[in-house]
Amino acid sequence: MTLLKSNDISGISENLYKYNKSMFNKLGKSLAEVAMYAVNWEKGSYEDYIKNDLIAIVPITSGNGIIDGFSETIKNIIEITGFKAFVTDNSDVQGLEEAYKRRVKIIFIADDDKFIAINTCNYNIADNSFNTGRGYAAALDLMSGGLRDRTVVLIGAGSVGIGAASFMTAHGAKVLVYDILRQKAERLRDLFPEVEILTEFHSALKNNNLIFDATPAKNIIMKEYISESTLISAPGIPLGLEKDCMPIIKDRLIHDVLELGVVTMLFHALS
Ligand code: PYL
Repeated sequence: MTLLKSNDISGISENLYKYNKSMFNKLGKSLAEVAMYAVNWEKGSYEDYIKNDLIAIVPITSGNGIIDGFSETIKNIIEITGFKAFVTDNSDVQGLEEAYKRRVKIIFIADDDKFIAINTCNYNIADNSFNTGRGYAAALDLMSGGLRDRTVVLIGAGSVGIGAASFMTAHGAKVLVYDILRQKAERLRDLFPEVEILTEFHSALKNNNLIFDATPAKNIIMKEYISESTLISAPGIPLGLEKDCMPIIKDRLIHDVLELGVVTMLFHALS
């Protein structure tokens, strides 16, 4: 997982309203609605939850320490869905104590290795990587008009790729997976036996137009792989597309730094 820096997230909060609208214009669903689709939300309208449930974000000082703006950005992303959220005054254990004393429903905490959301009532734990994969796969499904019987090239078989594969296989896609570490691709196929392992991904990218980039690699998707019908889901940074792909892919790309993954975590933790 690439560790974010403060300037990776500095522009997110002030663009949230615009980003949520652009998501609706592109996919016909808001961030919250894409997330609900991703986690197979079966609890009807979430208005009741908005009224009653409070969300806390607890800054964590371990490892590389607090990322300036991270907790506040998570709070703002959660609030764009209508939920009330706050960043605890204290970090670490004191922050956890503060959250529990305020009887919050969901607690978001992140150290250098894991970012999770905990449901204090039903003990649900939502992992950011897995849910980012599911949220982005749901977005690819919506952007493509439905993944059933479609082939998707999944590059990267880590936690994000596993989350993506869980959604895509459940929605009838044929998933071709490549990972530079074959044993990670084999682990993913053990979880989803219908997945096919690729020994290289270049020809698969040339012959298929649905791509999921679940790697932290730069410049692995070149413009010769992109056609007018290519659709790409590429969560997080760095973005795996070469710069000269952008004029060709245009808005047939789903990409953000944190937003869709955080909202999908929220609805997974609430579900
Ligand atoms: C969750 C992001 C997505 C990509 N990389 C992950 C990352 O940078 N994780 C580290 C988050 C550390 C947060 C810090 C704080 O401010 O509470 N402990």
